[in-house]
Amino acid sequence: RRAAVLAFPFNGGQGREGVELGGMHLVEHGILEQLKEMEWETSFEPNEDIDTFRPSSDPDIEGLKKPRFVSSVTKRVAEQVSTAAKAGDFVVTLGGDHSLAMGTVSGVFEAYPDACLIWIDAHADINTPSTTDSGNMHGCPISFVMGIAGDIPEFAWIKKCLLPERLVYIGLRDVDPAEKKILKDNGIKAFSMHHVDKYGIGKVVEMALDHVNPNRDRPIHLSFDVDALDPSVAPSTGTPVRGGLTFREGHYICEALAETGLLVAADIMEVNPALEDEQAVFQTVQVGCSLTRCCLGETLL
Ligand code: DIR
Ligand code: MN
Ligand code: MN
Ligand code: MN
Repeated sequence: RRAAVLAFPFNGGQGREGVELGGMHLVEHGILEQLKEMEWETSFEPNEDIDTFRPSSDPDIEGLKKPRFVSSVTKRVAEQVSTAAKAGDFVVTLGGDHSLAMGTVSGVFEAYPDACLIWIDAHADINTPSTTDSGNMHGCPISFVMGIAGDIPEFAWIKKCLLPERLVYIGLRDVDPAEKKILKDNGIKAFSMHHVDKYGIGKVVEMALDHVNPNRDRPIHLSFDVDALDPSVAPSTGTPVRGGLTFREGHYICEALAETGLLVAADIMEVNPALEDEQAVFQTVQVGCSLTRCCLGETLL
């Protein structure tokens, strides 16, 4: 099978420099060769021209920061992802910050309208323009693809493609009060770290799949923010939150989804090689690579 690896050196969805380097660090660490060794026919698009998408002027819209830059980049993401997915490729998207998921989800659901989305994160990333405190768009991608962000002309290209019942979270532990209300009002299923502790990761993944994919017949899009992992496992990320997934819990999720045979796309987001020391960066980049390999079937016997 073929894997299309798309890197997006983009940091406009949040305020910390360095996250734009994440994808290339995974590539420099050998992710492309590793996938080839696993007998994936692999293509790579580095998107080195992403800065040409930056508008000369980009004032806030409804409190959102860099809205035009985020919109034009994520529109490009959606095009590349849907093209690769429609060609039958497994799509690996390397961030960059998690606002890129406005594009990955749009692209995957364009190719597979009946897909489901499994979101691994410390955060819910479902703020709307009216609820976001930070104005950082990496905290908002889901509200846009779910069609609850309100009508903003700059984002008119985004289709409402994700139904609340086709989304499930694992790993949450830092959810804004307004986000909790959105999750509740829309009946969105979420397994927080409390549930991981209570049931164990094996049961949580099974329950998550039972919710979004009861007949195990829908294509699966996995969007993995490395801050879902405990900061001791993935320290180099912009918004670390203690009490996260262990190394094995993170990998188990990827392995179990690969094992379904239904995984069609995986995002590995928010690796920031400019944060923490050299050892921390190495560890975080290494874990980004191994999560990616697990999504593509490594360690399954
Ligand atoms: C917060 C933090 N909920 C926000 N979100 C983060 O800015 O909307 N997402 N860090 O990854
Ligand atoms: Mn470097
Ligand atoms: Mn996060
Ligand atoms: Mn996120």
